[in-house]
Amino acid sequence: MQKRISLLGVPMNLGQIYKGVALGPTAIRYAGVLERLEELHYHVTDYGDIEIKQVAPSIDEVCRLRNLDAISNISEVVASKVDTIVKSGEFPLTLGGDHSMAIGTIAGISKHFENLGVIWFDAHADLNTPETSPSGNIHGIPLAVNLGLGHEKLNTVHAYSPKIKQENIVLIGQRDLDPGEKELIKKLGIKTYTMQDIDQLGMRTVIEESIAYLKDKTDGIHLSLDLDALDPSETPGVGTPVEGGISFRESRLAMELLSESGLITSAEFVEVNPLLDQRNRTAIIAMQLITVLFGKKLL
Ligand code: Z70
Ligand code: MN
Ligand code: MN
Ligand code: MN
Repeated sequence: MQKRISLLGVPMNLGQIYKGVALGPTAIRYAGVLERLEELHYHVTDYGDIEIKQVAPSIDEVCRLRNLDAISNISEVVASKVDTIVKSGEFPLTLGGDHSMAIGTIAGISKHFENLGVIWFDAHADLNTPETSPSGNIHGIPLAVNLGLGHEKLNTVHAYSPKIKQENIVLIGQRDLDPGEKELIKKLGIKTYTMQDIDQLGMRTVIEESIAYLKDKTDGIHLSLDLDALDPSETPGVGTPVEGGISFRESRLAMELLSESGLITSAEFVEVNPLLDQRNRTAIIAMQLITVLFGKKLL
């Protein structure tokens, strides 16, 4: 794996209702992510946090999405910054912040790939469209946006659309899918490993199959890891906890196998909200998973 890492915080909190998720990047830094990566002999450049100006809450009168213009503008800033990082040859490691940040991160990354693969590790699919979103929360639509199925103001971030192809996506960990998302997954044939699939196959097979599915048709793979993919008994500091999730041990195994594959070219760890947490547990788990993704071994 790339020995130079760029760390970027995206304290985005406009894509859902809990303000404290803006403290996620800080919480993961306080858990020691930079020091742990340096111990693994990476050269880490910390670009700090993108500035997120707090705006008065708004709901678009036509599509009912919340904070649409603000998120569109911030996504442009995130995309440009991440684009610059990819150009510099460093591995972009972004910390969130709510999952709407993935509109900007993937916009900045995918420009540099013909066929970017995406692994979406999440209790949710984030595949609502403005039409199917039950909440108007933009953290529920970023994957649809990256397919060109979101709102135009989001689809066209960084001046191109779509960002990714449906056959280059793997979903892992889902257990809370809205009706429109289920329909879209079936219609587009998106490769999906729900919790039930993980229980039946085991995480090792799930990741091996995911790698086999993406390996030959992609020229890079982005890992988008929402901490709510894990069970809330282990990562309670998330805005939308869903029971029956992936264990820390299964997640660590997933990171080990992805690390060994050498195929991951960018990653983001999102939805850490230390204000909803106990003793920064969720950020500490995020930090641990990051170190395993970057090659930390138990022995
Ligand atoms: C729901 C919605 C969601 C993340 C929750 C929840 C979406 N499907 N995304 N947590 N990261 O509001 O669209
Ligand atoms: Mn998510
Ligand atoms: Mn591309
Ligand atoms: Mn989620």
